[in-house]
Amino acid sequence: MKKQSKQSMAEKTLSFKEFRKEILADFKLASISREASLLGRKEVLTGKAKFGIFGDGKEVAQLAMAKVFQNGDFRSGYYRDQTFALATGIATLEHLFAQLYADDNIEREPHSGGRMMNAHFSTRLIDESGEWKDHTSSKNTSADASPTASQMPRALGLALASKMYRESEVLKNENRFSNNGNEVTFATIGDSSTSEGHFWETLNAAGVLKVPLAISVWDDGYGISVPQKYQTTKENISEIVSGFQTDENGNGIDIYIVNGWDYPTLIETYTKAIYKTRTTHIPCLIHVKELTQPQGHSTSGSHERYKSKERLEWEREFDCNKKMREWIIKTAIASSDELDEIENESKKEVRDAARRALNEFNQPLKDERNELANLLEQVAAQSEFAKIILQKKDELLQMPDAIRKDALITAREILLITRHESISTRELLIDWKNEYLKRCNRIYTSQLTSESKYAALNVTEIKPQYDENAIYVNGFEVLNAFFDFQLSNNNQLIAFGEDVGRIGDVNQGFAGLQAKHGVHRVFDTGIREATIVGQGIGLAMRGLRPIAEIQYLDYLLYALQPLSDDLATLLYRSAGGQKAPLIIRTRGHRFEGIWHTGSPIGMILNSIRGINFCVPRNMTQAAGFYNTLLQSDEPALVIECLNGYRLKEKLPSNIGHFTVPLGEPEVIRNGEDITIVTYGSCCRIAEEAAEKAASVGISVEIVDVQTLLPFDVHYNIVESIKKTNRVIFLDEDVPGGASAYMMQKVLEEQNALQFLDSLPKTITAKENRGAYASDGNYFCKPNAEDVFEVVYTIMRESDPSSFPEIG
Ligand SMILES: Cc1ncc(C[n+]2csc(CCOP(=O)(O)OP(=O)(O)O)c2C)c(N)n1
Repeated sequence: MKKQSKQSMAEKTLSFKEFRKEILADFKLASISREASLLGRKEVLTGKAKFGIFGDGKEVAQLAMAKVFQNGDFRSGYYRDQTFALATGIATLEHLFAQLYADDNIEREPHSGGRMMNAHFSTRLIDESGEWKDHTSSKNTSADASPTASQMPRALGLALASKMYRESEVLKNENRFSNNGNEVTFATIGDSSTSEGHFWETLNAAGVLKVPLAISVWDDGYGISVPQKYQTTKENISEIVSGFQTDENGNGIDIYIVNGWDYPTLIETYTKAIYKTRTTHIPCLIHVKELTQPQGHSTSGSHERYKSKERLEWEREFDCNKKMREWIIKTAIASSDELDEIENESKKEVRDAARRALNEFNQPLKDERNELANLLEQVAAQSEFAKIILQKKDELLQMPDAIRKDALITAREILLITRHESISTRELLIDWKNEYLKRCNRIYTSQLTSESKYAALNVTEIKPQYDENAIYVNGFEVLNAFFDFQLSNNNQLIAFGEDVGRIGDVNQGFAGLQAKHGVHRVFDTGIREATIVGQGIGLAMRGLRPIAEIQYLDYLLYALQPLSDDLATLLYRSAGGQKAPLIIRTRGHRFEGIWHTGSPIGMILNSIRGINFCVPRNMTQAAGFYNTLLQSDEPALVIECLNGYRLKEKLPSNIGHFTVPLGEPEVIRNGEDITIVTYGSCCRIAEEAAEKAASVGISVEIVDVQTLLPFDVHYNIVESIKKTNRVIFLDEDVPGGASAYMMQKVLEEQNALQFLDSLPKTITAKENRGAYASDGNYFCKPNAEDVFEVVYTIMRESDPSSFPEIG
């Protein structure tokens, strides 16, 4: 274990010279950060950037936090932390401005490659090939996101990873990710965002789990314009969380209160708090009060509109940089003139950094425009519209802040104007436009899913094998055998969720596996879906392979925010710098009643682009997907069929090895007359309907799409339609849900419309939620008789004499 320092700076035996040097360096950083905020706002107001949010008024507290942030530690914070980022080296001044201008260059803007608004920080946890870097030798921050408090569920998982690395026997040798669990995760949150449920859920879970999480609440009294009075009971977050205060048995959370302008006390508080959290893994909350917002919330408004004169006056008086300055002068560490000089230097450094960042951002755009201008001159030389082409070219070159879209718009305009001309240079312009579009698409849309060699689509298919005398077992026993194999062979695998530990989940997939593999491998959680997912995200970002279980699909809604905003965007928003190969396991589709029968697939599909979405029809397919996913570096949501755990399946002999490829539908019944495209529990409904159809001479082909994201990557479904010329899209989502998605994919993307002899149909559940019990199911979800009748009606339309009306 690394030696920890419990001493505050004031207590350290520094010579006065060293002491003064350190304090003046801190003062300089505070000044630099302030200047960056002031200039940043100006850049937006003068049109050089679109939007700005800054850390002014929070500088001094963040210097204190940075002092105790060590290599290996993680931050999970929000947009106010620029001083901390500068002080830890997580960001440079040039990074701040490059991000403000939306520079897509990863070297210049490594936090998000121009994808995220300014002050959204992220360190590169994986290299260009997608391999993990060594996290113990760097200062790390998980990628920020704008939804306030969304950093909290993830923070829980990042902190839990330290606990796992410290306590789990099988992880003792894992040293790329942890130094024996000595890392602290630093969460930061604004005082108003503590109103969010995520804050409370995380706080409680951190106390239960006893994880090294240090939460700093930056309290400036407002959430944009809404004062504390409307945000926080008693207008005091530390007072109302006091019930969490650690007791004599070490249960709870240590709570500290400190003023954000009090430099020496801030340093003392952070030193003490973080030392304890690091060594004991008892979480802490540091309520940093009396902070200010010298420029207001963001560039979108002005705080004079909602703060009283007295408040504004108080904010000027208690500005943390001003207070720090006063303290330095009062304690005779430096004179007012010396501090003036530091402030002047800071101004210049910031200005120079911003100019460099702006020039570097602009240069490639200029080069691209010049390239186009040259080409336009060539087109003009051959075109009868030379005058207008040259005029458009000049307008483009003279635009003061032209960006990529301006170049593309110009190229498109010229192509339109010259559409009737057959000149060779026009072909060059078409090539340029297409290449440019491709390049811009790469810049702005790449890395939604893994592009590394571990991408799920690269996993080779291995078919399940069966011994001659293979036994039939319950579906859940297939999963149980699979999870047992993986826990025995993959030390990184951890499974958790409600009822997953002691009883091995409500359907026994993990039955007996906690007893066999230990409480650090398979464990229970509280009823807290958002932080179950957040826990999984944080663990997966630190090299573990969590399977986080959401007990029923119906409760995924509680976790949809972290799935959608955090997990689904992680690789993309960090421009390939971070990944979280988390597997979410849940169970759904038809069963019993409104909240145990859900299949809101369209809603999920449209909110988790970036996450693989598997909908296996049985537990063997589910196990195959888990095998595929565990070999990949991508996240996934897997929905098992709630009514399939007690159906008999043959147990494969290669349970831990066989894989089911993603994006490859399977034809589970061959037919000639009509294709039913479906998935999950509806596969069995389709089979029943197909049997009925066969009895009247209709041959139905059933295609199980197997994964909705990705969807049929080789366009196999259209091949079935070419044969049958008729198609039904069947599922138990609402009308217009995932059935509409499948229809768009097949008819539009696969261009299947041209092969249809009958109108395409969707069969879905009703608009309402499924009612309780078997009749509820029958009348709310598609049933085999309904499906048969639709099949029959379609066939009758083309051949009424063979298929008389049934009535
Ligand atoms: C979930 C969510 N709701 C609303 C917003 C819009 N919003 C952005 S910042 C903000 C105020 C946050 O105040 P606070 O947490 O006190 O942090 P501060 O900005 O004061 O540092 C709001 C409402 C958001 N980004 N996310």
